[in-house]
Amino acid sequence: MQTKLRDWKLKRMFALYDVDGDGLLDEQDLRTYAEQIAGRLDAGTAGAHKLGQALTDWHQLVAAAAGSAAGESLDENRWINAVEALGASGEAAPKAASSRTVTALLDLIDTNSDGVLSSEEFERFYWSFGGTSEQAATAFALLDRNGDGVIDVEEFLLASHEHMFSDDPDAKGNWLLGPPDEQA
Ligand SMILES: [Ca+2]
Ligand SMILES: [Ca+2]
Repeated sequence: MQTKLRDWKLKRMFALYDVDGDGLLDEQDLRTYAEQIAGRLDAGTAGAHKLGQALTDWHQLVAAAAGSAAGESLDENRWINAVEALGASGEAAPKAASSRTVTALLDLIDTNSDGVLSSEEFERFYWSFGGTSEQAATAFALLDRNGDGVIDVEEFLLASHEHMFSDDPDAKGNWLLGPPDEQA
């Protein structure tokens, strides 16, 4: 069952991924999303390709969970229900595909390639989707759970997991893609 907060966060993700804004998500949207975010972060095309590939692999599993042919486009409702179902299933394949997506995204944001995100790198990521520097600083402090001044892969994966699946209003991962308090 979707809670209001989780539903709202998944809608925010869908809107981000649905680059052409036609209300349907397909593999082309995800490849374009990867190229756009790589462009905004001044990342190379190899990183964009890796993220695009990871996202489309993941989308195939989501489409299958929605009972669609692999690669088929999904509207917001079907996409959210399928993402929820995959999360609840606890299966290894979607978990692995999702982790590949998150690590590919981290690699793009990690512009100095030291394997972790500095506050400056994270701030640029926030700017890429219209977040402010102030919001980025708040989010960074929350997502850097061990307070060592960087967001590492484990912290980023945990943030992503909470962002997609947690209905706890205090979950730190709610901040991954912007402040969670804009919800209706
Ligand atoms: Ca870095
Ligand atoms: Ca940390």
